[in-house]
Amino acid sequence: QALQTVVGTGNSQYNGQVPINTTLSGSTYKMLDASRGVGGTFGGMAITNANHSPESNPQAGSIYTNSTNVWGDGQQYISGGSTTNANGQTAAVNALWGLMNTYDTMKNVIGWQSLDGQNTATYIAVHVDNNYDNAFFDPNCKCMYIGDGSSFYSLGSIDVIGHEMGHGVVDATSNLTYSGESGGLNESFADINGEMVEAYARNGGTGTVIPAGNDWMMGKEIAKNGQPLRWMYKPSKDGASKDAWSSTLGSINVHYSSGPNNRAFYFLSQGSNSTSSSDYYSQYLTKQPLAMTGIGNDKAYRIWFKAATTKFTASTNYATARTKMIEAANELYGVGSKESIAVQRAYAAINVGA
Ligand code: ASN
Ligand code: ZN
Repeated sequence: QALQTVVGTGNSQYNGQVPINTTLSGSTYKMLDASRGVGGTFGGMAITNANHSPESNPQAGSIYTNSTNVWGDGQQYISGGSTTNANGQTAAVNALWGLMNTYDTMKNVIGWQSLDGQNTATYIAVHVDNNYDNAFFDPNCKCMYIGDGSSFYSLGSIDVIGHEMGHGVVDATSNLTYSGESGGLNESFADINGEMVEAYARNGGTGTVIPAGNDWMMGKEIAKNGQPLRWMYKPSKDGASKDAWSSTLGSINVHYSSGPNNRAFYFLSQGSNSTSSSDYYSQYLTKQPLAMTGIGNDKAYRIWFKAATTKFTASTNYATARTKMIEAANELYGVGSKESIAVQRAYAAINVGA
């Protein structure tokens, strides 16, 4: 029996009312988008209720169902809450909207289908554990879990979902080892993916990532204290991440050693030669004078994605990443192209190469 994909209305927590693809099965609507991905555990992109199973042994649970095709109330989940959100549909809306946009960004901007590039469907289970301040990709199920948060709001913003699914792409490709410099590059892949999905979604999903449509801050929406998880344009703003490479970079937490590559990507996309006096620009370049013009999100993302998914290995470090990025830019845009030179300058700006 063919599944009928229908468009429902989701009341999301961070993006207002959003159109979500669901499946009508008899008279019941299911949070299954069978138009994105094939096979996998549920035969399409699905959102399930982990039902507070522990983070140490999370369970997928079952797919969300509803008697109408209107979902959630846009409110933060409160344990035992008595609102229409008590069954937790809003977290599921956040998840499906993020997953649809993640899928579309990679497919329409890169030409990459789902996490493995083979269009295998994945899923997200929401409400893992209790008051859980994290979200994570699980390589066993090749799926993602989202916590309800405690010091954060529910960890289902678009950039966080794009981040975790980015780990899924790494898992299916280079499998960058999650420690040392390769671990920082793994984290940076996830952050870049999250930001590009955010940019794509804000542009209305037309297939072109808009320059600076994203905020270059990871997880701003989920912050209760106004502080994002990470600042890609100037990572050291968090007090722990590094702005530039040094020989000790590989000894710090991977969420901090991602900083220099995040910043190189920011420079590659947005440039460094603005006259603006904000934190974003060239006064923070490590090496002067290397002011450069950005090549925009689309090209930067294509070069990075190609290098990381087809040229990186598990042990790729910053120096090799630079070499592979230049290779990818040469192949995509020509040897000595302005794109290739921009890659060189972006890495020089974080003290990798000249
Ligand atoms: N949310 C975290 C991350 O994706 C989970 C972890 O520590 N790996 O980076
Ligand atoms: Zn991560």
